Parts: sequence; structure tokens; C-alpha cells
Amino acid sequence: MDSSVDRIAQPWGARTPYGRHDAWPTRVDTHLKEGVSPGDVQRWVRAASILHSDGDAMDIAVKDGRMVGVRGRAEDRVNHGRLGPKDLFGWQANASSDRLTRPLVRQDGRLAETDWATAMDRIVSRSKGLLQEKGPGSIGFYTTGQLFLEEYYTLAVLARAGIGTNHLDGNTRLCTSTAAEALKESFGCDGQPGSYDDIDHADVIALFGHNLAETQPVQWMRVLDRLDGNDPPRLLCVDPRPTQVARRATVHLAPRLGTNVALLNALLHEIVRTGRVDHAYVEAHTVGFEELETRIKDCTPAWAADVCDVPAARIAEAAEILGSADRLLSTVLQGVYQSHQATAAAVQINNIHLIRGMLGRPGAGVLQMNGQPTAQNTRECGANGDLPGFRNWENDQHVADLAKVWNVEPKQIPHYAPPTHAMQMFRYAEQGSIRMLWISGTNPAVSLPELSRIRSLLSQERLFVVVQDLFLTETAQLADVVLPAATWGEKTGTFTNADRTVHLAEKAVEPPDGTKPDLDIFLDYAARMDFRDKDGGPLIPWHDPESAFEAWKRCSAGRPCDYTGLTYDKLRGPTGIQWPCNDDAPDGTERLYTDGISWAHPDTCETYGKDLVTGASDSVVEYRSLNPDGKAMIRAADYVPPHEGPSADHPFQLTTGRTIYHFHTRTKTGRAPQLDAAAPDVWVEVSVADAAERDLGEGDLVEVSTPRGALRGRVRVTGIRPGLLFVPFHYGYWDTPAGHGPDENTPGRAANEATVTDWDPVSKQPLFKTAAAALTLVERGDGRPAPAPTTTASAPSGTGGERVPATTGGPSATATQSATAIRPEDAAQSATALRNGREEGSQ
Ligand SMILES: Nc1nc2c(c(=O)[nH]1)N[C@H]1C(S)=C(S)[C@@H](COP(=O)(O)OP(=O)(O)OC[C@H]3O[C@@H](n4cnc5c(=O)[nH]c(N)nc54)[C@H](O)[C@@H]3O)O[C@H]1N2
Ligand SMILES: Nc1nc2c(c(=O)[nH]1)N[C@H]1C(S)=C(S)[C@@H](COP(=O)(O)OP(=O)(O)OC[C@H]3O[C@@H](n4cnc5c(=O)[nH]c(N)nc54)[C@H](O)[C@@H]3O)O[C@H]1N2
Ligand SMILES: [Mo]
Repeated sequence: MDSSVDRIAQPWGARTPYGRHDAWPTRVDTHLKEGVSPGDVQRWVRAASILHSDGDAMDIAVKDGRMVGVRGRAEDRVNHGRLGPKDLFGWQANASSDRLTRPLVRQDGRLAETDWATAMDRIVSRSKGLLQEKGPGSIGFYTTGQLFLEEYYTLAVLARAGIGTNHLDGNTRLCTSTAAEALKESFGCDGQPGSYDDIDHADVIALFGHNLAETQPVQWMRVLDRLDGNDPPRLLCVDPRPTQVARRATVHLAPRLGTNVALLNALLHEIVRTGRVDHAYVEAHTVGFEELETRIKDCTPAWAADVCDVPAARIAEAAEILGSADRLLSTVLQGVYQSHQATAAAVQINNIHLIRGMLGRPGAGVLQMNGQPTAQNTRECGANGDLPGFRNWENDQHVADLAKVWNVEPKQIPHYAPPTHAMQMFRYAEQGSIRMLWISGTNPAVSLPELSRIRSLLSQERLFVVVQDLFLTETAQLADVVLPAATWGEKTGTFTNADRTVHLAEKAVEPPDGTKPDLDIFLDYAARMDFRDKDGGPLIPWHDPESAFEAWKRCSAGRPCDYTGLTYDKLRGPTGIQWPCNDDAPDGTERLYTDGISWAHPDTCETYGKDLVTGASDSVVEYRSLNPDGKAMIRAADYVPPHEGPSADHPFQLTTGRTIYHFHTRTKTGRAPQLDAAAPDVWVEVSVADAAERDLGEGDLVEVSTPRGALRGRVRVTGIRPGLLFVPFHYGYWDTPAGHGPDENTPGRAANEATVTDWDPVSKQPLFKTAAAALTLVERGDGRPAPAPTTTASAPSGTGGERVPATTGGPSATATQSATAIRPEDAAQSATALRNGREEGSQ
């Protein structure tokens, strides 16, 4: 039966309950523009969602050469047809009237429109000049987790072997570098062990600092459907806010910010104390258990209760749930990765799985989650601070192998030091050793910590800044050259979600006139720079997405992320496919480590490891003696208190994060009317107790300040833990009167005005989730509520909360939900159109 639902008011739609070990029922979600009926749609074009890492498969509806809607794909393993609110409405931003359509160059201090040849000439002549005068180390590339695999791979080759710079990283540094690092520390190599299908089989699901309900709403629908079915799982939620996950949890722990390691050590202590260790697994597959046992000996729940401000009995209950699980699935995200002792904490979650033998079986898995839709590919392709194909920069064999793939001398690939991490690149730019910074698909003037510093650093005269984006973002406004890019829906490429599922997203419509796909921009630059291999041939011989994909397959061959069994045509089949996919596993691989640990051997591992507290690198000799046989490594870590704690001047803890309706700096979701209206401006979440004590109420305007800066927003009183403030980081300045940053008329509203320049010593991921702050009243509210959703973690609580009107979307926000799969005639028609590569939308 079809039904229509307001998907702003009901972000997760209707339930389709199912029992443990059953198949998750299909529910196809469709949203078409008002006035368009399914019969009007001329083509459905294959894609997957690009506004989170879930990888929900979808088809884009095309009519008269324009996108008119989207529909989830029933047959896909990831979403079984479902879509979240951002997927349903976010695509509208593509057609926004303020898309950049001409390159811009800075002339007499202002950005002026120009043509592509002039803009590219400027970049090329600056690059050549810098290479000659200062060498490759003067050029840096800061990319994203939102382009396609083919684009990252091309960028990695041109930066690492073409320019020969070590300064290439992604905003994945802000996002999933801890995930990657935690996997490397425990398993010797990046690569997600678990699978989303584990949700179907687990009897315990533990979410650590992961607001799954809002940030991967489709997998949350899956959890909700299990909770309503037979033999539902028990949920453990570790989050200081009353998220929807917390509300449905069997046990919810709301620890003091930055104390994850203390809590996890206590959970490990209890699991060991109560005899829940799988000694056979530990013996067969791990090293380091004795060390862990010693380190956590004194980490009792009573000790952790004090550190974390969580009742000891509750910690014991949580440990009991973890200890008694028959199939445990854990997920980890930014409440761990961006908080104090990020990697140390993430690794302790791996440790729970290792000592309990909870890996490589249906329902028993760990998901060190990704955030951005294509962050996995940034990592695989080495467009982050790693070498392509998870190769180890310290292993000469790996570098030689890569050099062979690229047909260059090994010395042409910088490997004298670890690839530079983004926070260091910005530091180099600030200090003047990096003189050209090429920023693609990211908006650091809103998303990096301590924005006043970032603005001033990007504005320096001596730094040549290139920005490649869809819009004139806060960052683009500071650039010397702005390149207008085409995006998802307008270009073709592949990307891989958090559980290693690869999808193909095809071009559905022509990009706006004047824009170019990122791949074409990188290829054009490489051609103009005339990068050569060692035989004098072009370094980058490919010319389009599919040939780039084929080139990447050769680079991935024999590596953990082996793509050799995939082709574009195969990806046009019914479902996305999980890597590794090769001759041994032609249909892909559901779970890693089903049969022991595969990549941790000293000769194959991606890293030799780091000290979890200091970040100091281990040597190959140390690694060989610790782990000669390539087992999983149980690495212990002592808790150390956060660097910045509350003080008399700054009595609150401040954390930042997301709401379900918006994506990052809102360049897309802020331009989708339904999403914009659901959460149009910043707010500040304050606990019931703190609001009462300071006489603050719903809608009051407050200032949140830290030693770095301040922001203003309206109060939403919620069930957040006392002493903690939460500010969503989505709100930059592009849609404010000033447009660029705080000035006299527009006081700051971006969360990152206040965050600190500090990072995890191991993963180098910035700590957006641990700071001390002051809170002051600026102005009483006028009776209007804060612009915060009521459907989510920001739901109002306490007196007055009931007067806040519920968040709804109205008629333009309805989507249909249908139990029927895609109509066969559609599928056949789309398949033919896709195979012929026809662009028939505009007839
Ligand atoms: N709607 C939406 N979805 C998205 C995105 C988006 O912008 N909007 N972005 C995507 C991306 S790139 C990412 S990285 C993911 C992020 O997805 P999540 O990590 O789920 O999102 P966050 O809101 O950043 O943080 C999650 C939770 O961490 C909690 N937290 C804060 N500090 C601590 C702490 O010290 N300890 C613990 N245990 N918890 C803490 C917060 O209360 C918050 O609820 O979402 C992806 N999906
Ligand atoms: N305080 C605080 N700060 C945070 C976080 C937090 O939780 N708290 N989270 C961090 C995390 S996890 C992340 S991932 C980052 C995200 O931070 P950003 O990456 O800076 O945020 P986005 O708004 O996604 O920026 C992406 C940019 O790429 C552009 N774009 C989109 N598609 C394309 C394309 O196809 N081609 C090109 N060339 N451009 C495109 C968009 O218009 C946009 O300007 O923020 C980080 N910052
Ligand atoms: Mo992210």
C-alpha cells in the first residue's frame, strides 16, 4: 500500500517491523516536485545519496532535462528503497539560481568573472613559478569527502607524482581520520570490518558518540524496524544528549565531554572481571591482551563514575549488556572521533570486539563509521594523508609497487615523512612555507576550528588560494581563483559508503553552462602542467570517469580495497557491491576478518602503529616484535583529562554537531526550501537545570564565548546533560546580510568561531567536541521559539517546552512510501538509456 508522509514532520517515515535474522522489508520512498506525477518522469537515472555516508541507492527523476525528484532503489543492499529527508529534498540545490557558472579571478582586490583559459593559466603559471622558485613543498591541496573516486585518484596522482608534494589531505581529516587510524591501530590496515546487514542479526547494538537517527537516518529506520519486530536488539547509547537513539536505548550513558576513554576502560574492566572474555579468539587472533588487563585493572565503574559523572551502576549495566551479547554490533562516530583522546577511545571499542570475539560473523561487527558520502574513497585513493591503496609510506616495497603502477621512479613520490595532515598544512600556509593552496569541495572558512584564524590565514597576500565549488561560499570569497564545478547528478563517478559498498552515480542532467566536472578540471590542469611518467608518456593517460576507474582498479589490485572485480556495467546491476571485489570474491565481500586478520602482517600492514596517548610513531622493528604474525592488536590506553576543562570564566563544556535536516555548511540543504525551513538558523541547547539557574528560557538570545571567539544564537532548553552546551555547526554566513563572516552588523553565528585549534595526537583529527565556554544573555526572546527542530535531539524539554510548535514540512514535504519495488518497465527503460549513455531528457 502506498502512503504519503510529511517527511519533515516524520523524518523516519512508517515502520516495517521485522524479526531477528529476517530480511529487512522493502519500502520505496519517492519525492517528486509539486506538480510532477510519476507518469511525467521521462527517465530514472542511477545514483546514490551524497549527503552522508550511508550510501542509500536512489534514482534521479528527470523530465525535460531537469531533475524533478528522487526515488530509493528497492533492490539495493543498503537501503531497500528508503531515503532520508536530505536525500528526498537536497537535490534541489543543484538548480539554485546562484550556482557559480563562470570562473572568477582576483583583480585589484575583487573577484571578477573570467573564462576558463584565463583562470587555468593563472593557476598553471603560479604552480610553475612556485615549483621553480620554492619547490613542490610550496604547493598544497586540501580536498574533501564529497567528490568521486575517479576524481580523488586523479588528484592523488597529480599531486603526489606530478607536483611531487607531500601536502595533500582531505577534510576527511576532520571527519574520518580517527576511523581510519583506529582500524590501522587494531587491524594494521584501514578497512571497515562490519556490514550494515549486521543490524539484522545483532542482539545488542551499541552506539558510541553516534547520533545515527539524524546522521544516517536510513540505518536508524532499520534499527527502529528491528525494535518493533520479534526478538528486538538491546541498544546501548553513549551520548551526552537526549538523541532519538538515547530515547530508545536500553541503557543510555551521558558522560561528561572528553571522558570516553575512562568510560570504555571501565566497560572493558567489567567485561574482563565478569569473565566474558573469549579466550580462544584472543589466543588465536590477537596480541596485547595481557597489557590491556594490567592497564584496566583499577578502572572500576566507581572510578569511572567519578570521571565521567555517570552512575557506577549504570556503567555496570552497560557492561552487562556488552558482556552478555551473543552478537554485538558497535558503531562509532564523531562523539568519539572529534572528542578528546579520539583514537585511544575508538581503539577501545575495537578492543571490546576483540576480547569478546565479536567479529566477522553476521551480527558481530564493528563499524568505525564514516561521515561524508565519499570519504572512504578519499582514503583509499590516497587523497588524504595516506598513500593510495592503503600502502604504507614507510615500507619501501609499497612505495616501489606504487611507483610501478604510475610508471615513475619511487623517489618521485614523496615518502620522506608522513603525508602532511590538513591541520599542519594550514599551519604551513599561515607560516608561509605553503604558498599555493588548492581547496576542492570543502568550505574551511566555516568548517575548520577557530574561524578568525582561518579567515586571516586564507586572506594573506602571499598565499595563492584556489577554490573549486558550486557556490560563492565563505571560503570562495577569500580565493584568488574560483573554479565553478559541476556536481552529483551532473557528472558520473563511483563512491563507496561506510560499509564498503560501491555505487555508481551517473550523470542525469547537463551541468549548468560554464561549469565543469571536478575530474575534467583536474585532467585539464594535469595536461597544462604536462606531467610525464618516466618514459616520457603522459603521467595521467585517462580521459573520462570510466577510464579513470579502470586506472584505479590497477592501483587497487592485490590491496585490501581491491576493485578489480568491478566494472561500471556491473555496478549498473541491481545493487551496490562491497569491496574487496576480485576473482576470489566476484560478488564482493560482506565482512572482513571472517577468517582471522588479513592485513596486519609487518610486510603488508599500512602503518607500524603509534602510541595512543602521545601519538609517537612506532618503528618497523617494534612492530615486528609486537606482531610478527600479523594478528589484531589489542592496544591499551590510560585516560588523561581533556586539555581544556571548565573554569570560573568558562564554566560550561561546549560541543557541536548536526541536525537531521542539514548538511554541514548548508550550501546544499540551505538551498532546499523544506530543509531550510525546518532549521533555518543557529540555536544553543541548554539543559533544564542550567536554564533555571540562569533564568534563561526558550528563544532568549545568548552569546557563547570561548577564548577563541563568540557566537550568538537562541536558547533551546533540552534534556542535554547539565553543564553542557550544544551548538549545530551548520550556520555560516552566505545567507546573512554580510555574506562572509562576523562584522559589526552580523555577530558570529558559526560554531567554529568558538572551537579550539587542537587535535588528536594520533589521528590529527581536530577536537570539535571538547571546549570550555561562557554563556551570557544578550536579549530576552520575543516569545518566538528557537529555530531548532522538535523532532530530534533538540526537542524542547522543561516548562514552556510544550508551547513550542512541532516541526512540520507541509504539503511540499510529502513523500510516498510504497512496498512495491520499481516498476519493471522503468527499470528496463533506465537500463537501456544508461547503457546507451543517451542524454534524452531534453527532447
Ligand atoms: N543530517 C546530517 N547527517 C550527516 C551529516 C550532516 O551534516 N547532517 N554529516 C555527515 C558527516 S560528514 C558526518 S562526520 C556524520 C557525523 O555523524 P555523528 O557523529 O552522528 O554526528 P554529530 O552530531 O557530529 O555527533 C554525534 C554525537 O556526538 C555527541 N558527543 C559530543 N561530544 C561527545 C563526547 O565527548 N562523548 C560522546 N560519547 N559523545 C559526544 C553529540 O551529542 C552528538 O549527538 O554525519 C554524516 N551525516
Ligand atoms: N564545529 C564543528 N565543525 C565541524 C564538525 C563538527 O561536528 N563540529 N564536523 C567536521 C566534519 S566531520 C566535516 S565532514 C566537515 C565538513 O565541512 P565542509 O566540507 O567544509 O562542509 P560542506 O558544507 O560539506 O562543504 C563542501 C563544499 O563543497 C561544495 N561541493 C559540493 N559538491 C561538490 C562537487 O561535486 N564539487 C565541488 N568542487 N564542490 C562541491 C559545497 O558547495 C560546499 O561548499 O566539517 C567539520 N567541521
Ligand atoms: Mo564528516
